[in-house]
Amino acid sequence: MDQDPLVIVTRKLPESVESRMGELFNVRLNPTDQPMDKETLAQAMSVADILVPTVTDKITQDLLENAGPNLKLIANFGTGVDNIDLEATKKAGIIVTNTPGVLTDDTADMTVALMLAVPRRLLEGAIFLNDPQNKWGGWSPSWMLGHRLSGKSLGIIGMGRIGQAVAHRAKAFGFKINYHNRRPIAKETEEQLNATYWESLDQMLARMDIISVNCPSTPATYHLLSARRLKLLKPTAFIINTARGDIIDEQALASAIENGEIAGAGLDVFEHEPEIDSRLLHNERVVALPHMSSATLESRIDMGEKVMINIKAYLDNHAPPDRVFPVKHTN
Ligand code: 8YV
Repeated sequence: MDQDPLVIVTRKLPESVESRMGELFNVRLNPTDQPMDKETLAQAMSVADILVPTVTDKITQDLLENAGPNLKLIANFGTGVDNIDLEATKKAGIIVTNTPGVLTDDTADMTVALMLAVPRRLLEGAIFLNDPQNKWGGWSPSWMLGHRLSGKSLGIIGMGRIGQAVAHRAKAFGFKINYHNRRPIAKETEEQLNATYWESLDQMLARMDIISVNCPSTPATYHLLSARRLKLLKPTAFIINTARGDIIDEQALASAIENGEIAGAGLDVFEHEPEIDSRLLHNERVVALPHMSSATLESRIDMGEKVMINIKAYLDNHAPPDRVFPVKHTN
């Protein structure tokens, strides 16, 4: 019998990550990639020493309370840890790690791609030409019109790694950079970006052409863009969200777009994934993507690398580098 600590991975990871995990650990993989239902997750958590979940696994308080005594590390394959009840892990003495930094550039790139794509002109154009019935009659001056980005005011909510990476790209596009954050960023970076800090989110919202949501989902940011705040936006404003769906009240967003209170949205994430408010999906003022901002092979491999480093450090009795909060090491 293998006595090595059991590592259970809930979803299929890139082949190179899985094979390296197999070399390093006693690992149970998920070759079918079928997301685990609650019962399967509970079963996994009853036998695992280390769990490697993803955003699709809701690690709830009751699952944590009923976890097996050996479960001591949750090495999340992802940066956001909103899928995990952190308070309950603290109580259970379970260490949680994530994968910060390695998906910053890809997520920021996709954020800018969504700014370019709303309202739907890039998508419509591509769909139109790729249609086998393609009826393009040639160029037209009044057709497929979008909006210029340069000179517009961009308001970034959450100026952490991803928010700053978005700001650097947006500056190159000629945006005026504005941001709201719990506190101002370093003066030097602010100057480099020529960025304006808004302590009041409400005041920033009322003045922006595009809002980009780049903060984590936490109890404090749940429905940060509430129905009331959405009403503060200019009717010409667009919202881009590559962070988490529940930071925006999705129903209120769908109504605001439907009623022409705001111009539209570019969304990579949704409040109740994989369900999406159908009013968003079928609105030509919305470009929707299936949570794929960080879906590059490079980022997935780097995320896997981080997961392995965190597990290895833990098993070698060192503090895993990407601990979400400091917990006494009990191994
Ligand atoms: C990941 C993400 O693909 O890492 C994150 O926080 O939002 C995504 O880009 C996903 O969460 C993996 O668990």
